[in-house]
Amino acid sequence: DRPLALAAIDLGATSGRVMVGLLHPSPSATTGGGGRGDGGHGDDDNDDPTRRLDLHAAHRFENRLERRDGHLSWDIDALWEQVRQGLAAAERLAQDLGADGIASIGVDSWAVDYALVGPDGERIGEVIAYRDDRTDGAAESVAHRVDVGRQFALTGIAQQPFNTLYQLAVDDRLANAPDGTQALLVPDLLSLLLTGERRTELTNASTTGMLAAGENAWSPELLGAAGVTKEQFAPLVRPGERVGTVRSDLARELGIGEVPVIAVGSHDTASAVLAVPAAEDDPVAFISSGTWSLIGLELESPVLTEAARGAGFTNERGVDSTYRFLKNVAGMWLVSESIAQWEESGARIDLDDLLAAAAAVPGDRFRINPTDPCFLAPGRMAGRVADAARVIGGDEERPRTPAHLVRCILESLAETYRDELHAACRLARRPLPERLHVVGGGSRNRLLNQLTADALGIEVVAGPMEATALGNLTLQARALGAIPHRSGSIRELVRASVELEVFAPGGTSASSAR
Ligand code: LRH
Repeated sequence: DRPLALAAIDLGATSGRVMVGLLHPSPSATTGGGGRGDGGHGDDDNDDPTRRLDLHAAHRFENRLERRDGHLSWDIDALWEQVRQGLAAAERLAQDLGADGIASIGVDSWAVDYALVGPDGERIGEVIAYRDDRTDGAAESVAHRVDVGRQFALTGIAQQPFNTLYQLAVDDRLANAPDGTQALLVPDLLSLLLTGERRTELTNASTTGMLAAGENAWSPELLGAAGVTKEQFAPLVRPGERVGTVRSDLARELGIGEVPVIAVGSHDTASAVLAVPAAEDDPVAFISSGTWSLIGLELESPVLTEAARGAGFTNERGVDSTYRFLKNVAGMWLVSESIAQWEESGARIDLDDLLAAAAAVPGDRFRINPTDPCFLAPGRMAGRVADAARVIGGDEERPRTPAHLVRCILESLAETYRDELHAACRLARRPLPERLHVVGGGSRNRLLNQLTADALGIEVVAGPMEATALGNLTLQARALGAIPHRSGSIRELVRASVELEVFAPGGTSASSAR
């Protein structure tokens, strides 16, 4: 019996990847334990706790912000080219690994950004990035139409300058575009290029700030505030549903099958939190740690109180009707942009060496506030962090070296995590959970994990690092019927598939766990 291979397209702000997930047939199905001879897939007997999904990287590539037509933008054509190369590589890899080729595809990326697509499917202009300053003042002018309290009550989404709502409010291209032009979020654009079908995936739709809280529908009032109509979006699709099938010409060109493209949690954070390896029920406490640190609780309903709004919390849609009640905290962006500045002035920086140096210098000297919007824009980050740093100990006036600066960033992050998790629990009226799950690339940062466990006084469970790709792939597996459609089956599969590391408060040592 052959394994089942699935492909995840996962785009982050600084890097992208096409990953292959390989799901082996259930041993019980292959040993005559009730399998129906369909390769062990699509079978209830596959409810087997020993099954694993192995992750293989088919293609990795860089992504970065570029100034185009006067705006910070994404090079979407280059990304599409990388995605195509990645899918061709994924097909070859899947076959080398003994599968019949890839059986389905799912796409996720960072949230909020969109492309304008004309009636014939042609893109109109650049995909402008959420860190561009075109939205300066936009939230304030939208607030004259619908006040901020009402915006939050209607959507549960925090007022972030980059929400699609505010981007659209200052985008005059849509008004001048041909009839039938639509705004497609980045993963939805890629799904359109793959299949020819236009959809708006629900989890990412919630990040626009225009989806009605608790409903699978747009808020007419907020569409109006952005100056758009619901026809300017494609129909909504829920994660787990099919978007369409890979176009035959593209399938031929890439050497892949005409396989389904499945809507996954196309907001990267939705896919990452789906793959949190929690055995516990609601609420699960998480940090999705990458360019941003998204910290909060997974809940069954949104927290729409004025107190939650005032504290800057948001309620994003998750897979399976969940809500992520969370706060956006600038995360590894502070470190990666600082490194970019040092490298521009000729230094060569190795991240692991830098983190080791940061662990060795004395702590508790400086603090910054990583939720401050002053860190949103790119450029001269090390200088900006040093300027913002408050002295809390020692006798230096500013962090002197990269190691001191990174130590300041990581200690500030850990304390912010402590404060924001306490705030989330208070606002959601939940006790502090026994453990905090850290997933995503930032979960590799052992110093930060230990500082976080120490600051919170609870266990930090680190991993998986590739949570977003795992959430994307495991949902495809469920949509194809290869794992059972019941709550918990995805997280069970993740737990069986990854190595985790546990950081206990007060300890410098960490233990490995499965
Ligand atoms: C992380 C992320 C986050 C959003 C931001 C725009 O990649 O999707 O959840 O707030 O990018």
